[in-house]
Amino acid sequence: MAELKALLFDVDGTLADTERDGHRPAFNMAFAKAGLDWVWDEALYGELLAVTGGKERIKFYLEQFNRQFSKPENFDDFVKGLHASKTEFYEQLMAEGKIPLRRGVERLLNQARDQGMRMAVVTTTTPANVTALLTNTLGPDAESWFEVIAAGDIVPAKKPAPDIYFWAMEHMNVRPEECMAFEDSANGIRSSIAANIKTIITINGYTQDDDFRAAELVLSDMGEPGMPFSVLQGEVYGHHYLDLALITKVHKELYRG
Ligand code: XBP
Ligand code: MG
Repeated sequence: MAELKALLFDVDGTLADTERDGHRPAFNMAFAKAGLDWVWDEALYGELLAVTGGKERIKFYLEQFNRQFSKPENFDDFVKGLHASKTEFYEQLMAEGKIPLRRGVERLLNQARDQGMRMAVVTTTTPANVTALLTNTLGPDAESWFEVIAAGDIVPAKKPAPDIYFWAMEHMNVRPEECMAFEDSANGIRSSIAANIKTIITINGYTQDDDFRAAELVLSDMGEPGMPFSVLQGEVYGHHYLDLALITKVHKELYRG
């Protein structure tokens, strides 16, 4: 029997709906500032989410949706510059406080923190974006709630590769069976499952049709007392919102005997 020691949280789409209203407009602002006529609308952005990582996504866009663009000679630097500008716009949007945490997230993080449950952030997004989201929603010391912030380019192979989860577990000195992962997308769960970590999904508009058959639970959101989640897959043992008691129960049932 394994003990639950750590909760590993994805960021974009899981903690907050950052993709449509945060990353996407930030990319568009960076394109406009650079004098490019590229516009990523909501539908196109949904297709671009097939690739994780902002720099990787820009390259994917040019390969698949804008082949007529003639790439500058120093193409990698061009993409890096564009992406750095996108990060600045993203930080500005977060500072304006327009992107709230998803339902139930703050409650669960507070509960886990109060009860001494170890937590980590495991994401493909740039570290500065994690800082911007956490500090603007939870307060200036929010990053310290997490023992490890595994983000961005610290591993070359981004999700759906498991590397970022391996990195986080190594730095926390925990085994996969001692963790539970929280994700919102197919790329996310492919990564966590490839790292052998049981996973709870909260879906969002971009990911509701993704393949989540490998998940222990698929929920509409984390829910709140009086604002219950909808259960799309799995057993919630009569619970109406996601808290440490339910997570511990799910984990216990998985690793009993
Ligand atoms: C989110 C991503 C990222 C963001 C953009 O992954 O795929 O690419 O969309 O971030 P996760 P950057 O859900 O694992 O957080 O532009 O900083 O790469
Ligand atoms: Mg995600």
